[in-house]
Amino acid sequence: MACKKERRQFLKRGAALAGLAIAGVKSASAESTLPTLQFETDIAAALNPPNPPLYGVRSRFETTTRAPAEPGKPFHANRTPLQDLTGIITPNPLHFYISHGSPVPEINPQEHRLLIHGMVDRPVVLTMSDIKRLPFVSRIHFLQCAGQNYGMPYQRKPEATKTAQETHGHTSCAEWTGVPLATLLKDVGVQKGASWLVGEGAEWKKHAASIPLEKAMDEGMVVYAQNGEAIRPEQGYPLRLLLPGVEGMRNIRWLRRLYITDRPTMNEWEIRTYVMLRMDGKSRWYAWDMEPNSVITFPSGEQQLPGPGLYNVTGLAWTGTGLVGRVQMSTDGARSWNDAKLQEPVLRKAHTRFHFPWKWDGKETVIQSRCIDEWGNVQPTRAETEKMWNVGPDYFGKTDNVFPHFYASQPWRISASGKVSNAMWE
Ligand SMILES: Nc1nc2c(c(=O)[nH]1)N[C@H]1C(S)=C(S)[C@@H](COP(=O)(O)O)O[C@H]1N2
Ligand SMILES: [Mo]
Repeated sequence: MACKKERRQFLKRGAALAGLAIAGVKSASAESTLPTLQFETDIAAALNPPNPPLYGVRSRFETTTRAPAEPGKPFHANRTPLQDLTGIITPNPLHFYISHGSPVPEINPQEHRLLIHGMVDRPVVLTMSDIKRLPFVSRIHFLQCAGQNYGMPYQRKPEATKTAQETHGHTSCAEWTGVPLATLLKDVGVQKGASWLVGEGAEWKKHAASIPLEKAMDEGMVVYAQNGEAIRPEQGYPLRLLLPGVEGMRNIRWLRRLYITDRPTMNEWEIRTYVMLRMDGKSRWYAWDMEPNSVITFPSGEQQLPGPGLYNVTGLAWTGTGLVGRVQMSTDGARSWNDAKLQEPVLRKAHTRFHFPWKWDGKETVIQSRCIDEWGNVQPTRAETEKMWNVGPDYFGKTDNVFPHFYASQPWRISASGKVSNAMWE
């Protein structure tokens, strides 16, 4: 009997909640919508449970996945489904994955070594257990490929940039655990005159990249864990370089060598692939920090709004320069901007979630967000980006130019029928 009474009370509360529901959501009778629980079956199952998997898997009703950028191409990327995530942490299986053509190496951590050499007094070869004995830190930071947001020509094709996953899925955010470079390098005795750190990976192509020593020592880490468990093979198992806020390319996966020197490597990634080369002499290379950036994840490309009414617009903002200071929203095609609300925690060089209550009147419009970092740097619109680089409207949209570090505000068009589509290149 008590059970029945409780159930009735619960339903009463449920009805009260239904009363609070936002306009447009029908409040159905809770009694008629709640499924009947099969108590007898449940008890039988509890007494005789099937073996749960020892390493957990998600519900079979959850189906979101990474999406390939260029299926079948050796240089490809799997993009994070930002529109399906909540909060600021990317689950490890959904962290984006960039391939430069090498297969993911299978590394036995017991055989893995990290060599630290070059302009140091005491070069060392460290095992994974040597590294894990050192004092470690855990920090939440985003990682982002500088080629994302339409950096590469194929990413600007309309058919490849319909969703938030396709436009901005080359960024993820995780809690990384490992040893600060400052701790590691103190032990080897960096020599006077050393000014660069070159990291190298263990895959067959031996990806490498340079970073000014001072910048690396400031916040850089060698990390072996992501969101509480070992880094996954695609993310650099068993060890990767993590340079908070710095373009993805320099965050070396499968890290096997740190070379201390007085000059950068000038390898293909630094002077060709992740570089804007212009024939008018205004080129750009050796970029570090990712700029203030953001994307609305709801409503975003390919989603469908059921009708006019109140919506909680939400999305992610981040900046390699430090903290997100403000996020602003425009719901009128970048004519006016209003502050969105930042959701705690707001962390340095981490994804920051924002919210913006918006009453859609049902008329066609364009919505977009812009990130302003703690220093006042404002994420530009596409038109402002073109002005900044003194290029015409065709430069980004219609040519084959490579343009890493493209971070223009992402406009989403809401049609009168509620259909959401990408308005960047219209
Ligand atoms: N060893 C190695 N490290 C690498 C790369 C690589 O090809 N090999 N790619 C870089 C690039 S371009 C990016 S954007 C990031 C991607 O990291 P993720 O695949 O873990 O997301 O790793 C960087 N580190
Ligand atoms: Mo990248």
